Amino acid sequence: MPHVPPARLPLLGAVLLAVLIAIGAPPTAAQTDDSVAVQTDDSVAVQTDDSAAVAPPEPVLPVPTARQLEWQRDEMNMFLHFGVNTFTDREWGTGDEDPAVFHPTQFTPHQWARVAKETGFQTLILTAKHHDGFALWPSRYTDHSVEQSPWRNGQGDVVGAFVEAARDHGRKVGLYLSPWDRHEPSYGTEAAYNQFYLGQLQELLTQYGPLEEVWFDGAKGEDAADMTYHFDAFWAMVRQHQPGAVLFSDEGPDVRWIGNEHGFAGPTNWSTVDRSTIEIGGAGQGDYLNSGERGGPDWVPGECDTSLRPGWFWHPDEDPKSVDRLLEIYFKSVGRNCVLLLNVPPAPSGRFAPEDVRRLYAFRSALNAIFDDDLAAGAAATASSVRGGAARFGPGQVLDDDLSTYWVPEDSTGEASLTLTLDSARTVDVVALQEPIQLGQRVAAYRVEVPAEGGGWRTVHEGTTIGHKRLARLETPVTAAQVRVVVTNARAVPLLAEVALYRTPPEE
Ligand code: FUL
Repeated sequence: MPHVPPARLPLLGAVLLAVLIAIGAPPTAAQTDDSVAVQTDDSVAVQTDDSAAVAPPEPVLPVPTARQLEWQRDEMNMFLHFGVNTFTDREWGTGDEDPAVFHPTQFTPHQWARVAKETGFQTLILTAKHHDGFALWPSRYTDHSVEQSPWRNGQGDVVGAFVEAARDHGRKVGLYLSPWDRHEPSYGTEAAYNQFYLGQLQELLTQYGPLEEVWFDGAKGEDAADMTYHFDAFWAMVRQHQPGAVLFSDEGPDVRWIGNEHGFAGPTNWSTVDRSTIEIGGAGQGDYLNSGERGGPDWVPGECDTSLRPGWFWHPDEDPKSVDRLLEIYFKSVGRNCVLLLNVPPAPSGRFAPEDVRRLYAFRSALNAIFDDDLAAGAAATASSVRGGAARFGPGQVLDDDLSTYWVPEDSTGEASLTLTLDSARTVDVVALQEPIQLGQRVAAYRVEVPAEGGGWRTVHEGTTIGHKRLARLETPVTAAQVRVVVTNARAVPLLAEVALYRTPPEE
C-alpha cells in the first residue's frame, strides 16, 4: 500500500469526509479491506458517526472481579520464603527445630522492598508460616515462633516489619500460611486443627492492615495425617477481614496455580476453568491448570510461581538463575497471560544475597532494553472493520496505552484483522497483544503477518490465546513497515486493547 505518514492521516481523513459529504455518499467507516488506510482511520469515523449511539460489545461470561483485574495488571509479584529452613539448609522443615536457629543478624526487610520496587515487583508475599509450623510473628496459638527465638529477645515480629517495609516502598502485601503444619499437635484432628488454623489466620488478617493476596498452599507430605482442610471457612474469613485480597489455591477462588513450579504457563492459557473439576493438592491436574478451559464457567486466572534459585529457601550451595532463564520465564508467564510470582529467598543474614540482587537488576535492565521502546508508537492503525463505524471502537485504540479502550470489528465478520503501518521499516521480534479482559477472554487463535515480497502477506507467527497479555516472540526478527494481526478464532467478536512491537537488542 502507499506509504502514508501517520501525522497526515487526520488531514486526509477530513478531506475524504469532505468529499463524501460533497457527493452525498453514505458515511461508511467499517471497511472490509484493511489495505485502504484512510477509509478505516479513526479520524474518519469520529466525524461520521455518533459513537455513543453504537452499543459496546456484550461482555462474554465469565468476567473478572475488580480485584482479579487489578491483580492481573500488576504482572509481576515477589515471593519470599524465609524461616527456620533458611538456617537449617532444608526445604521442608520437620517442625521440631530449636527456635534458637532463627537468628538473622542483619534483618533488613526494607532492602527486600526497595529491591522489589526498583526491579518491578508489585505484591510481596511472605511465608508467615511454612510446613514446619514456625510462625514468623508472635502467634498466641503456638509455641513454635519468633517469640521462642533469641532474635530480638523474643520481641521480634518478622511479619510486622515486613508489612511496614513493603508499605514504606509502596508495595502491596500478601501472606502465605501453610495449611500443612508439622509442629502443631492438633494436626490430624479435623475440627481442632481447622480451628487452630483459623485462629492463626485471623491474627494475620487483623493485625497487619490491608492485605492484597493470601496464599493457600496445597502441598502435604506423604507422611501427613489424612485430614480435610476447611478451605471454605478459611476463605470466608479472608473475605470478612480482607475483602480486597485475592485468594490463591490450586482452584482459586480468585487465582489458580499454573500446575508447575517452573514459572511456565501453557502456550494456550485461558483464565477460565471449571472449579468443580479441580481438587486442591490433587494429582494429575497439571495440564488442566496449565492451560485452563475454553468456555470454563469460572474466572480463575493463573499465577506462575517459581524461584530465582533452585530451592524455595536460601541454601549456601545454590546460585540464582541466569538472566536468559529469567527472560524465558517472563515470556512464558507474563507473556502467556499469567502473573509471575518470582521467589527471592532472603539469606540467613536477613538480607537478599548480593548475587541475587545483582541478578534481579540485570533482569530488569534486560526487560527495559526490550520493552522501553515501542516501535508501534506513532504508527497508523487500520482494520478490516469497525463496529458501527464508531470512533471509540476504531483500530487506533490499540495504540493509546489504555486498557479501557479497544478496537472492535463488526460482529460475524469471520477473520478480523488490524494493520499497523509504521513511518519506516523497522526490525521487530516481539509482538505484544492485549485483550480488554474486563469484557471476558475471547481470542482462541491469531496470526501475525508482514507484507510478502511480490504482494500479499507472509505469516511470521501463529498463536492461540491472548488474554491480558501475549508476548509473541518471532523465531527470527523481521524488518517491515507494516505488521498485521489476524484473529482467526474467537469465542465472540474479538477485541484488542493494545498492540505493541519490540526488538530484542542483538547480543554484543
Ligand atoms: C510448595 C511447597 O511445598 C514449597 O515448599 C513452596 O512453599 C512452594 C511455593 O509450594 O507446595
